[in-house]
Amino acid sequence: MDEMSGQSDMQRGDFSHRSALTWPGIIEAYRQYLDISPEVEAVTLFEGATPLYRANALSELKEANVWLKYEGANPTGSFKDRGMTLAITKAKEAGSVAVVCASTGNTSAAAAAYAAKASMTCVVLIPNGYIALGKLAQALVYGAKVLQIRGNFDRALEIVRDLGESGVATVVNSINPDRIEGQKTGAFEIVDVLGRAPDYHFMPVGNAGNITAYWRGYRDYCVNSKRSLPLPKMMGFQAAGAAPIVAGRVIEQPETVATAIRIGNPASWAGALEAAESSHGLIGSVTDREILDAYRLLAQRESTFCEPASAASVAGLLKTAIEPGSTVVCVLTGHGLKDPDTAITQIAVPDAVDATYASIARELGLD
Ligand code: AN7
Repeated sequence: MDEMSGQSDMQRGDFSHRSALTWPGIIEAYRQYLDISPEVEAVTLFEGATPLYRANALSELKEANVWLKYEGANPTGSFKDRGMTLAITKAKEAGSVAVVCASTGNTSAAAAAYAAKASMTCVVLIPNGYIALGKLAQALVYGAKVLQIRGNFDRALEIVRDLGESGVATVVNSINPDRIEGQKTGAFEIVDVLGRAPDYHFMPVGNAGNITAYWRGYRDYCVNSKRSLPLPKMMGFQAAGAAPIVAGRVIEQPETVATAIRIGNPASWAGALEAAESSHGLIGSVTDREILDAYRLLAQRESTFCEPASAASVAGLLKTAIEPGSTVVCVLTGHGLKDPDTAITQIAVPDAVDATYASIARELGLD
């Protein structure tokens, strides 16, 4: 491994030669690995090809090669774009004119954006008061019909399932298999850059679609495609106040500062367990304090601003003993600017000072 260039000397994958300037989005890049017919035109915002870079401070702390996969660099600022391009492309192909989803925020932002691109109506159900400001702004400005419900995400998803069954709109939550199918391309990109899968793959777990998707992606790309590469241990982390998979039971009133993963009854529960068990990984939990410590460390030591839920992956890494010298990837699922409220309530905002040289000098201890 060449630490300076951050590239592996192992075999490059299919798309490592592509410049970011000509990247066609995940459907065109990986069509042969996706469940989509060759002639269908993609509804894309050129999602994917997100940065994967070595985290020097974390590598030193863990005596390992730690890499960050920054999904905040997607067009709507989260990993949800990978699944949404495929879900909306296939909904459009099937003649659907409206889509609906329940969301803790990022799914609604992505659904609203891709629906607008496909000229479809988009309805989103979100938990009143528990959605980060940036995500709410996105859904509204992209033109979705936004319904804030007096209830949490789990309740919103129940209603959306009923709406789907009544046939009024296509559901674009991860219970729609196209979402997980698209999201698995994150694993392809990691293998394309590293030349292989990491030893450990850390990620946050909420509704558990993404861990299900990454595990499928690694298996498809490393094993089923005949590359014969070893698979990673899948390490998923829930917030301690919203950790149904760890507790082994539904959590009726989930609570966490990481509103994206404030979910008490994950739709892909079985997929998460399967990923952890068959990869010899685990599903663990991290406290809000551990999440916020990792959130600040990422910003101040790795210059990486992610949202709180994303920092759960690194919080999980920090508390887990791993084999020294291992290659580790942590997925940072969403951009830090999604949730400005958490940023400024967790870190003291300074009072205003007089606009004089003297008062600035006093603040800086120069007088
Ligand atoms: C930043 O947007 O569930 O385990 O409705 O936004 O696949 O649910 C978001 C989830 C991690 C958890 N990080 O992924 C939604 C929603 C961020 C997220 C997760 C979410 P899953």
